[in-house]
Amino acid sequence: MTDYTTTQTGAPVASDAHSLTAGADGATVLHDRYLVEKLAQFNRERIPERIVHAKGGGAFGEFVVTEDVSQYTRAAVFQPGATSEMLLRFSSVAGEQGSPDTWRDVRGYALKFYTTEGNYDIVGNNTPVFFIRDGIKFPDFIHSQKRLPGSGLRDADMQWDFWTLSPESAHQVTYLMGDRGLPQSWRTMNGYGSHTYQWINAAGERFWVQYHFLSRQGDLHLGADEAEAIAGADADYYRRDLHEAIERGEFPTWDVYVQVMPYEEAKTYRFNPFDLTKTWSKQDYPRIKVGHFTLNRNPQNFFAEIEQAAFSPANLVPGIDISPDKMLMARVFSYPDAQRYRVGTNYNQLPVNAPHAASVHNYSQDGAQRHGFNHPDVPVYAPNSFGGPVADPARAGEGSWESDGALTRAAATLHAEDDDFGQAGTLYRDVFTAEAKARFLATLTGQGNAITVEAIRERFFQYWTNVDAELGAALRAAVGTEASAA
Ligand code: HDE
Repeated sequence: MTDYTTTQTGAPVASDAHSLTAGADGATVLHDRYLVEKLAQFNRERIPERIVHAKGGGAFGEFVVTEDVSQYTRAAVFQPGATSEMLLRFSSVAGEQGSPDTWRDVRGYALKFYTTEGNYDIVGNNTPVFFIRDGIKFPDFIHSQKRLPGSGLRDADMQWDFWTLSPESAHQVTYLMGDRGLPQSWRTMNGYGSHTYQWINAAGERFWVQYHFLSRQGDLHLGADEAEAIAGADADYYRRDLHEAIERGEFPTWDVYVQVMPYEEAKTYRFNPFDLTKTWSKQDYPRIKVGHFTLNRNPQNFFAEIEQAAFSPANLVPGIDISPDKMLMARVFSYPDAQRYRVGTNYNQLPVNAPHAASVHNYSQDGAQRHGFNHPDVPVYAPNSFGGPVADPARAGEGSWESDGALTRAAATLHAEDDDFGQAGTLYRDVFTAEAKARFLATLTGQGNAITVEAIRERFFQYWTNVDAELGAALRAAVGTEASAA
C-alpha cells in the first residue's frame, strides 16, 4: 500500500501538482496552506555550511579494542574488548559544499564514538600536524586560503603571502603539496588526532598521547593530472567511492594506535610536544596498538546524519582530556559555538549527535526545538532536595597540568630542537621517495609559477630553501621558465 502524501502535520493532501485557484484558470488563493507550506519549507532546507570542511561525507561503524592500554587510561571506550558504535566524517578543508573532492587539500577526519560514558570525538585530519600553532591566526589563515574579497576568486599570491609570512606552516605545507594532498580515496588514507591529548588511568596517573589511524586499505594517492581530470568529471568522487564500497559490502578498516609520552617527559622532550606543527619521533615514542574500527553502514539521510553531525574536541569522556596546545584549547570553544549557530541550540538532541549508550542528566532546559526533557518531578536547579542529578567529582576524570606565570601574549617556549623548517626538511628528505620528490618539485613549480608578486615569489624560494637547500635551488631554476610555465 502506497502512503498518501500529507502536510507536515500529517493531514492527507488532495494534489501535489495543482495549486488551489478560483476556477481552473483563476487566481491562486492564499489559504492554499499546502502550497504555502511546501514553498516555505523548500526555502528553509539549507543551514549554513561549515565555514571550513564544508564538503565531505561519512559513514557509521564499530570500534573494537583488541589490546590492553588500561595502564594509560580508564576511559571505557579504550578498555580491553570494548566495542563502540561510531561515526566517521571525511572532508576537505577549503572547498565549499559543491567543490570537487579531488582538489589538492588536507582532508578532515572526524570521529565520534558513542561510548557508555558519553560521546567521545576525535576531530583530526589526514596529516599529523597543522599550518599554525595558535588559534588566534586561524581566521586569517582560512581567509588567505579561500577567496579574494573583491573578485571572489582564490589566489596564489594570497595563499603564499600568508604561508611565507608564517614559517611555522612549512611542515604542514610540505604534507599538503606532497602526495597526502591528493588521496586516492577517503578509504585509502590515514587519519590522525594531530594534537597531543591527555589520558588518565584508574590511579589518576596522567600520560600524553597522539592518535594514529592507519588504513588497512593502504595510504594511496592520485597523480596531479588524474586528480584534476576527476575533479572535472565527478565532483563527488570520494563521497561516491565510500558510499558504493559500503553498499558492495567492502567495509574499510583502520588500525588504531597511540604514541604515549610519560607526563614528566613533556617538559624536556626535544620538541615542544604541544606544538601542533610538530610530530613526535616514532623512534622516541613508538606506536602502540589499541584496536581497529570498521565503517559498515551508510547514512540513511545525508542531511540529517552528515550535514547536521556536530564533532567537537570538547566532547570528552572520563580518562581523556585535552593538553595545553593553544590550537586545541581554542577549538574546544569554537566547535560548540559554530554548531549552536549552524545547527541550533539543541543540536546535541539530534539523534546523530545524542549519546547512544549513555543518558543525559542535567539542568539545561528549553531553547529552540527542544524535544528531550527531564521527568516533570526532576528539579530544574541544583543544589536541590528532590533527588535531581548530582555531580560526581570522582567520575569527572578531568585531566590537569601545571600552569602559572603572568598573563602574556607570547610565542610558546622553544624546546631544544624546535624550529619551523627542521621537521619539514626531514619529511622531504627522509620520507618522500625519489618519485614523490619529483612530484613534489613539479607541484611546487606550478605553485611558484602562479605567484605574480615578485616579493612573495622571492620569499617562496627562501621558504623552500629553508626546508631543503637543494629543493630551493631547484625551484629557483624551474619557476618562471618556459618549460615549467607550459
Ligand atoms: Fe577545525 N573547525 N578549527 N580544525 N575542523 C571546524 O566546526 C576551528 C583545526 C576540523 O566533519 C568547524 O562545526 C578553529 C585543526 C575538522 O564536521 C569550526 C581552529 C584541525 C572539521 C572549526 C581549527 C581541524 C573542522 C567548522 C583553530 C585538525 C570538520 C564547522 C583553533 C586537527 C568536522 C564546525 C566535521 C570543522 C574551527 C583548526 C579539523 C569552524 C577555531 C587544527 C576535521 O568550528
